Amino acid sequence: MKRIVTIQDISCFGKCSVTVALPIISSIGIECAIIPTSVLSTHTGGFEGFTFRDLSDDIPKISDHWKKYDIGFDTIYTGYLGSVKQIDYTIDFIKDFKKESTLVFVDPAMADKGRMYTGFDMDFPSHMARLCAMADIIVPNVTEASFLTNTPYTESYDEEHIKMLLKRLCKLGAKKAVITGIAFEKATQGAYFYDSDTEEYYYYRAENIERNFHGTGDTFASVFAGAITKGFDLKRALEIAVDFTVECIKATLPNAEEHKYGVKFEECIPSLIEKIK
Ligand code: PXL
Repeated sequence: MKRIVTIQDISCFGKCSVTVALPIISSIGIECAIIPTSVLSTHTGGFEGFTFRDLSDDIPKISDHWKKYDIGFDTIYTGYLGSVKQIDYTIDFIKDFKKESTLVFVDPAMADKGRMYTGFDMDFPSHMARLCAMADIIVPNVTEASFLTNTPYTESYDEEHIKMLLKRLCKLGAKKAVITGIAFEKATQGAYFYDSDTEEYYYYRAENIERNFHGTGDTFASVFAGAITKGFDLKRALEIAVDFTVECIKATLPNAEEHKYGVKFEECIPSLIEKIK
């Protein structure tokens, strides 16, 4: 059985990070180990007064213990990291655990819609860029891609702009990059992929649903990382991840207002299992 370790926070309520990654990766038939980097009462978007317990110092301790047992991973998947210290420990973990065949998958979850998430300053992207430099594949949204590459964020863009961002992202050191949430017109939205080794681009889009829900980036990243680890080629994995994310958004629409803290991915898991057969 393949094995992923995911390094990101536990948001106790709100359906993101580990509470999304674990069920999705398990449903794909892949073992999922976790390193929880912090415990929050909720995610930081849309809730006031959330708690934040910093578990940074547990990261090297967990890593040291695992080293004694020769535990290995097919994929190291990182998501939201709450501080520069957590980024540094995550970089150390990758140095210790990455083997020739290990995929390093980085979701630089830190910003959206032109703004950093609560608690991060504009210095943070330069540190996240150091982690991205170690990745085989990174999956930022447009805001994160702009901040990582010091490119002014613009709400509207054309295909040339996205291709330029993708090239800049790979110049950071990542071999492949995907920018999520790309809509060139109202009706469709998707993810734009670039492979710096082959200089190939691939844009896959589906229906654009103009409602925002939390955790869609984590849903996409978990399926994408899981499908690649399962053995799907990158294009097919991307298609599966985009289609599943759209399905989850659609499933949430009937209760959009009271459920905007997260998508109803649970109802869609049978469909995910069909897709990855
Ligand atoms: O979904 C990304 C995410 C993960 N973890 C925490 C967050 C967010 C987005 O806001 O706040 C704690």
